[in-house]
Amino acid sequence: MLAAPVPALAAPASNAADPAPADPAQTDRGSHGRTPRDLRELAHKTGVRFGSAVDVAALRAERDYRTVLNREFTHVTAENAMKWESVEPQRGVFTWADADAVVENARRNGQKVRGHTLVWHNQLPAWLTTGVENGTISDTELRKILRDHVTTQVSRYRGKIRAWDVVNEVVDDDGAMRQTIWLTHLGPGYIADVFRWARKADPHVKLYINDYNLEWNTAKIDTTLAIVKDLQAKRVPIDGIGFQGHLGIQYDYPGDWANVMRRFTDLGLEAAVTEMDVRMILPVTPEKLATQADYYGRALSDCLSVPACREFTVWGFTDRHSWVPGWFDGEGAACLFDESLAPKPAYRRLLATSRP
Ligand code: 9MR
Repeated sequence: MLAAPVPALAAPASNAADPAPADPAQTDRGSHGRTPRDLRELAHKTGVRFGSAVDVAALRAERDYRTVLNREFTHVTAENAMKWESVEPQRGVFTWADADAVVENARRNGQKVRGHTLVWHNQLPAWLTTGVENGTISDTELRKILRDHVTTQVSRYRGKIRAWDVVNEVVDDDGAMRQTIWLTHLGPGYIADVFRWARKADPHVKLYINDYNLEWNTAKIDTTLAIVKDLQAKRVPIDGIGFQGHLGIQYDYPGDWANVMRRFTDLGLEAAVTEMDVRMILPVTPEKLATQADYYGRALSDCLSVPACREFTVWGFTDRHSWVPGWFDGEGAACLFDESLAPKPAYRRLLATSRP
């Protein structure tokens, strides 16, 4: 462990001052070139917030997990707790305890929150998917259900969430709109609707479109740019572009990522890396860890080279709790800290990265 345990849900230490985005030149000068001691300090130096997905069970049960989370990160995303199946497992029965736990821990520790996610095709409650499938939920009713969901959830956390992933993964890998129950039953206009409903429920929260492979997949990039332009032409509120950033060292680093970010921020959007991790084929070797460190470092450099990139969030900070081994056979070790919460070379690389 890196530091003495602190009490559960501790208030932030003195280094937890809000690292609000500042003039990068100013903040860099202020650091006198010393390597930051942790990601909170790096956030202060760079003006980019470092975030992590939060596993609520670990947050509740593991003191060392809480210690590292609250020491290092100034932004958090609930890994699963805000998804539809989590917050409304039965129709009209809302279960907010897990989502609230993430928001409350964030409040106590000076962390901003990314809401994830309002509209997705995965992790929908069975009552909803079954009802649509068997026709007991009509298209008209489905639209109302979606509107109520967005309004209820955004209103509940109004003022407590900095940014919402309003729509997640709406474009397929071939650049076509993803065929989901939303597209099939409500038509493509549902995207504009949900952004408008979200804005109405919280006038100040940043509204994002979020996707994976957007770092390099040109078909996906082009379609997503077209969606953003179309929304803007219709005066639909959209504020941000989220790059999930699920990478693997067995693939080339997406070398054009900074330019891709700029294509979106040139449209006036802010950008965020929302779910960064860098997996590898096991076993772990020092060489693979060095490559992983290189990928994390390049990703942060890319974000830092784009002034409107405001957040760098990892999809879990420890290999103890990572989605990767459960999804990719024989792969893992994708995070900044190992299973015992020792920092890996990738963590140290981030600390050594400054604005280009
Ligand atoms: O990390 C999440 C994992 O625990 C869930 O089982 C999975 C279910 O689909 O979702 C994972 O998170 C995903 C995120 O919500 C959206 N982008 C891809 C993430 C990894 O699959």
